Amino acid sequence: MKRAIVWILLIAFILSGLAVLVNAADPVPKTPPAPTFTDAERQAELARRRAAVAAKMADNSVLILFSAEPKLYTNDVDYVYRQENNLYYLTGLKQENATLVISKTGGKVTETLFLPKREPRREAWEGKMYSREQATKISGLSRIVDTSEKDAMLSAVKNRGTFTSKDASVTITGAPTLYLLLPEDEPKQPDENGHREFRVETEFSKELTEYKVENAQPIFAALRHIKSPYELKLLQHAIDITTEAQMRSMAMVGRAEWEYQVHAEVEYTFRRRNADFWGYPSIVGCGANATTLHYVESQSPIKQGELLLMDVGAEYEHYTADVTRTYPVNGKFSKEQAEIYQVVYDAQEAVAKATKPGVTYGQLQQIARATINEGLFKLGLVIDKNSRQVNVWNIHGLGHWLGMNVHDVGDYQLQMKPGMVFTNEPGVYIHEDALDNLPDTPENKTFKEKVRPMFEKYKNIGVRIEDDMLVTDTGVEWMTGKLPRKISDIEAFMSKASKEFVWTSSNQHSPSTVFAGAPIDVFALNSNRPTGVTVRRGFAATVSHGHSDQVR
Ligand SMILES: [Mn+2]
Repeated sequence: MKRAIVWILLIAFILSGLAVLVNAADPVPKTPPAPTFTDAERQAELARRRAAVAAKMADNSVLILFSAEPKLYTNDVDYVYRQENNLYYLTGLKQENATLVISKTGGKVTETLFLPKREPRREAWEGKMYSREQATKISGLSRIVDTSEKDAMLSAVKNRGTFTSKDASVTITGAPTLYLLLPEDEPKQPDENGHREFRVETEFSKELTEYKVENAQPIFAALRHIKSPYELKLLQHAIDITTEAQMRSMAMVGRAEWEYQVHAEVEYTFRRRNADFWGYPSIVGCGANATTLHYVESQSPIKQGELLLMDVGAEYEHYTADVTRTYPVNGKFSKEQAEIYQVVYDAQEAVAKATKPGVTYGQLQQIARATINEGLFKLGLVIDKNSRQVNVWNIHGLGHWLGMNVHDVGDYQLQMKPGMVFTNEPGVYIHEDALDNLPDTPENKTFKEKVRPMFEKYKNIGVRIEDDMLVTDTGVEWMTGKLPRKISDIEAFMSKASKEFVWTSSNQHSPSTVFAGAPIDVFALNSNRPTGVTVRRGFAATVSHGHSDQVR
């Protein structure tokens, strides 16, 4: 008996020792657990948002929010379904073909959800649809009508009539003003012609002759611009997943042979941490590829002695991170790489120092540009500080608002307020064609001659450092603060991690495969995600949304 106890204690001791050793060996901190919310917390948050929207609507008006249309990948295969942001912002529902109607009459607000009825055949192909009980549990909305009655509602509204549901429990009356999500008529808006995101709304608005049609986007832009504590928890989780992905990549890049192997490490991390998808296609560029802003091919070799620029962002519950790090493949910056990096780093620091409520994005942008101008002047890449020569190497703005979109909604003229989140992402790119692309003016000729030696010295170096910043009452918080950023911190981390990190990658040389061809279904019945929907996550195409008889 005594002997048995001694053996058990010995084995326990050995096992715990091993556990400590294993944990100690993994230099990359794991993503903290995902935030959880009770039904009551989620319902209260969504109800608060809906009330805030209603408060901004004119009296005697109706808002109609349609769900996103499925996006075609190819033939009968769609991309992973992603709900329209604003409908998701107010309901938390991922259901295709759901519609929310908010009516405000004489100051009284009613909210009605049109929800597709559960269909066994569809569920057999695509997984569980929401029951009414589940939709209410998730969104807090209790006035629910079958989507089969949606067209009747739309035509009643269109004709300024009254819609009454078949079970007479719901009535919706047309009002003088109707709110729809419509393309913004500002230049360079992504959906300036209503063909990309708000097609249904744009088509419906053309039929509305009896109404004053208002664009609902400004209402949502103003509200989503200030993140609530609830939203910040979700965004922080997306950022934490991305931070782990960046650090795993720093730890294995020295042993990688192809950009796509580093890319794989990023999306492996997104997937294993249960991210929805990426917030935008991952940018993983080595050497000269770092000087192309949206390089998404990941098909080039990883070269020792070069820099790797990685701009990636996991999306979690519709909130996306946007984080860029540029680091040396072999863990040590060359002198030239460090000089360019330090200029960009100093610009970020100057921006963060100046960020506080009341400042504008434009002012921060000027600070970044002035810091880069000064830095590149010292390196001899800018000859005349009072010229615009810096624009040859600093080719994009400081950053953008961040949230449910990577380039999120919000007015850039506004003074910053606590709760706003933006990216601080200065960059310098010594693109090999930069001088050749300059028009041959006398001024440029002189510049090219004078700058050529320095250009050759720094050619093909591209550096962008991007952090996600939360404006606070007194200043700013680095939401990406756990991710090494200073040259010495990056080198110290990479030197340790490159030795200790266990990288289990195969060294297949098959650059051809980009997307998995077949759907990957993950039934998330027990996750803390809304139940009742088959979650098909974004690293593969999904099945068609028609019910063909072809079995995959
Ligand atoms: Mn960005």
